[in-house]
Amino acid sequence: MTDSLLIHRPDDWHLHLRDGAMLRAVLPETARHFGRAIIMPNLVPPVVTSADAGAYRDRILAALPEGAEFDPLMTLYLTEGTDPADVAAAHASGLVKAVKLYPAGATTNSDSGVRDIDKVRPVLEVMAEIGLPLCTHGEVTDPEIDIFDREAVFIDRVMDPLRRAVPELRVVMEHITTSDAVEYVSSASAGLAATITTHHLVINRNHLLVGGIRPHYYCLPVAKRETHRLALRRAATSGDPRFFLGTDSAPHPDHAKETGCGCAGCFTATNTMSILAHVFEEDGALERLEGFTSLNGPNFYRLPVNPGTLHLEKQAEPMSYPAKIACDDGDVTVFDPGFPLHWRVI
Ligand code: OTD
Ligand code: ZN
Ligand code: ZN
Repeated sequence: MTDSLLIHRPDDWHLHLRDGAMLRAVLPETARHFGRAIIMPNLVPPVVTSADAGAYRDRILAALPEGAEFDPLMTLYLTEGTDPADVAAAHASGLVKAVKLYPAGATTNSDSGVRDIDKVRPVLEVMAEIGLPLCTHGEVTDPEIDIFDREAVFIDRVMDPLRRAVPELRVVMEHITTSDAVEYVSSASAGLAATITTHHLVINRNHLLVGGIRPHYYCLPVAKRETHRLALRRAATSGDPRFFLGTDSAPHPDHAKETGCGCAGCFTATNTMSILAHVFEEDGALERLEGFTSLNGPNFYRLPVNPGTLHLEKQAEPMSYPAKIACDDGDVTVFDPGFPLHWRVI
């Protein structure tokens, strides 16, 4: 039985760090294990220009614990007013590693997002030319469309036409939750990849709704039925380089989740690596964990693999981890996978 695993230091290709007190509270949780992360730009107001991204990067670096080695990879929030020249300059300077498409209204702080995709075509064409990836929140916002179908409909209505219109554009479908998305990525030609979160490998919609509503399992895209979770597990553990980790760890204070209209987001930064080791071992794919967390992402983003390593050990005693992360804005509940964690980062 394998009880020790040494892998290249992992990266998180989709992470929410927020700002201010919340940034200071959650950043150490990610920097402890991860070398880099793609930082989501959905602040209020959003990170729209290269100047915004530079200032936000400085705030992240200033919030890092003493001695931490962590490189925040910045993104720009695509709006209908985004200037293609600013995007190109942000890419050329090395500051920005991706641009994020939020359909307006699709998720937390997405009001400034895109309503008419044709309006951003000039930006997308420049991105295709310079090789800057587009990260997408792939859900339609049409009120007619059932929330459980919004990802699959997005593929047909937005993603596929977009990729046909700008074929050279490199695209990451973020936090995929359906077998439809797995199939779409698996059958695509080069230039398309997907991130998968830790929590979508663990929970289905029953975890969210059976026996009482569980606000800490509510996130967007919402967890789907079990067949979809199993398709995500197969994709993540397959070794296919087009699938890699993006935790979408999204902290909200408990008071904002445990309420009549709770915020979406699961906070998984603290125990993600232990959960993933459990998941990959359960699926007989422990040797492919490193690809998912540490190799496939850099390969798609055309960045070097992290030089450092991460050592995981399986121990007889389940590890303990904090139930909550303390924050001046209100404590943040750490994701509970529902099983004991024997794999510990040492
Ligand atoms: N999903 N929560 C948040 C973002 C994501 O769609 C996402 O990327 C958030 O709180 O920023 C969530 O459930
Ligand atoms: Zn999203
Ligand atoms: Zn997210």
